[in-house]
Amino acid sequence: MTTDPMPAPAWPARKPRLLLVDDQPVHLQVLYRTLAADHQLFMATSGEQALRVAREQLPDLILLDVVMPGQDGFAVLQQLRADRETAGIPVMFVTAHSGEDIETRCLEAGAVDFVPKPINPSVVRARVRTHLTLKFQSDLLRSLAFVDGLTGVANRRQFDERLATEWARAQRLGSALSLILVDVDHFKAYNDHYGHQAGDEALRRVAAALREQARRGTDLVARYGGEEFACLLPDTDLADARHLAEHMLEAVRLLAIPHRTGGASGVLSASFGVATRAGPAQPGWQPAALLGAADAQLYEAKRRGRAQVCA
Ligand code: GH3
Ligand code: MG
Ligand code: MG
Ligand code: MG
Repeated sequence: MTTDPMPAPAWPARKPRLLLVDDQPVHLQVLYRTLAADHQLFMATSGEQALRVAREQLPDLILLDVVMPGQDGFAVLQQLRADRETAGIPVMFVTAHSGEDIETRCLEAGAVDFVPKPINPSVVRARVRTHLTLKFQSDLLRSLAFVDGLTGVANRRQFDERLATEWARAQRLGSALSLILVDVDHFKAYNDHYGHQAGDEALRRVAAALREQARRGTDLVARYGGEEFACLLPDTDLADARHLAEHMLEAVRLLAIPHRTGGASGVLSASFGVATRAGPAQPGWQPAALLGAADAQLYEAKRRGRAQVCA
């Protein structure tokens, strides 16, 4: 008798989510029976449907048939990789066409594994488990590297990377790129009066309120420093960014976090500086120019009495 190995520490509490793709229902049924007990399953019977479900559900692992009418497995894999949201989802090919050639082609296309049909259920379960473990471990490493531990928003490293790529994209396309810098007002006094733990909790709530407002998939809210946040807004002009910053100002005020030593309103507030890069590329322009411009506006918001937006 074999005992199930302990799940790796990176495993989530929920059931792993798998997408099973095969144009033949009978094959899907076999996979379903093999994996239903321990996984949440989604199914698709064409490449087109698989791409749709993958984007909607963002499964942890995809078991993908190679030969299908319309978009075959290779085409599906290529499109998954081209989309930032689905690029990191591991894909295992499952196919009746065995042989070294097809196996090599599958792995070279970027699949993590290859399983021949008809499938051996216990082999499939074991391999699925291995690839899920690797996936969850790499998710954990990514989150340790790119997510702020206190607030759960992006950390400075992720912000710097995204700023560089979005800046390059905006320069290339001549599109707008906006930045909002946020600094919590009188936060030293908040800590002094309410304690550091209450300060941490306030930062968590402020971060959540900012993220709640920046809803587009391409928006990024990051912790930029101690009590400072940065919101990067691709394809957003100055008027829209200013408007969003006004909503963020209001959202922080509506948290109604008492702050008796921080200004007239009696609640915690923040100041906002907004800047935008727009128009054709200017040679020699660097992301630092955008940061500098937003910082100057933030300074102005502080100078004018805090709890406001300057753009
Ligand atoms: P201003 O309105 O001019 O921004 O004043 P301020 O007091 O917010 O600015 P200052 O830069 O003097 O103080 C920032 C404070 O933020 C000091 C620091 O103790 C606090 N802080 C920074 N990071 C953290 C954190 O992770 N947790 C807590 N609780 N406090 C933090
Ligand atoms: Mg098929
Ligand atoms: Mg500060
Ligand atoms: Mg401050």
